[in-house]
Amino acid sequence: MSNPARDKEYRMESNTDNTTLLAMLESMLRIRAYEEKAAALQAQGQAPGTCTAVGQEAVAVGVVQALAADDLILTNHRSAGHLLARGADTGRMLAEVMGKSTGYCKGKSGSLHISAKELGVVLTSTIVGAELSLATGVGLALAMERSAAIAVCFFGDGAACEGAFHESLNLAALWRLPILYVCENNQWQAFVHRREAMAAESVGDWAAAHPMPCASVDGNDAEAVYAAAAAAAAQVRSSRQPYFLEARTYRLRGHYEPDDQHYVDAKELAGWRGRDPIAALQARLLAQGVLSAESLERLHQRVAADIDNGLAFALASPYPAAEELATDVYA
Ligand SMILES: Cc1ncc(C[n+]2csc(CCOP(=O)(O)OP(=O)(O)O)c2C)c(N)n1
Repeated sequence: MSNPARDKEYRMESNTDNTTLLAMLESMLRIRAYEEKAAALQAQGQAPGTCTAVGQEAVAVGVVQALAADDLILTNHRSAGHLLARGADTGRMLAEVMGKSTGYCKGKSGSLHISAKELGVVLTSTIVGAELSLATGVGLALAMERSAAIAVCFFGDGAACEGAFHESLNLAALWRLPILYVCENNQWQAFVHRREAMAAESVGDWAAAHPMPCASVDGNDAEAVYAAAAAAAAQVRSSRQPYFLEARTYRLRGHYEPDDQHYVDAKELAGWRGRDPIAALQARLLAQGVLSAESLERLHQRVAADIDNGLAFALASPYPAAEELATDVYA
């Protein structure tokens, strides 16, 4: 039987220019280093409520690289990669997760609700599936304003199991909203494996029920994600209609920090560790001679220095004053 979601299957593309690939690698390294630092801070009791998306960096970087500066992003509790790929400052990110006043939301959001208007990141929703319905509103606003921008909604396979998924895709198709849906199918829904909670093999099987173009991509192949997202974003931009992209990937760390992953099949995890998206891109660029061992080392050092400087900034930043408690919040 023909499956529209898989009719368009992106494979490794070799026509992305080297400057873009190097920028993507650096961004992925920065995200990985940032998330490992955030996890370490959590373990030391300095960053409460941290969720990482280690292993999913290629989706964040590949998609965000394909967007225009005025496109708007809505995301879920694994949003650090999306923010950093958009150019977020590691110091302000770390300050936020540490509850400091210099953070993107003055230390009030932590890692789970962070938004950054100046980066076009409308919000991070911790209510699973809420990002889907909120994207409908943002897409509607863009349509009503006749804006050239598009909305991009990142969500997980768990969110796709919620009613809001179909409600949102239905309205987006009916109202012709300029929304690019990016499902990061990381195989996990908190502590439950996708196989135990989803009657379909892929989220694309469900999205295909709605009249919109669908595609799927290996979410651990940054170049393929970029190619798929660039084609998808271009189509949303010109058609002003929604598009669904599923990226198959894997959550290499736990649901949140700390999490010993005792419920994870060790063989499955090891298999995906062997498909680490950063190692894959590094190896490809080294093999192609785009990157030398020395320049790779410099890249790692630059990223490490950025994290160190960011941490120093966050540590030196003050906590919000008590009078700030009731400002910028809704009740
Ligand atoms: C409405 C709602 N139900 C349940 C939860 C608890 N919860 C937080 S994350 C999560 C799993 C979400 O899975 P998925 O959407 O696949 O995202 P992932 O964590 O895999 O990135 C659950 C059930 C929640 N935050 N909101």
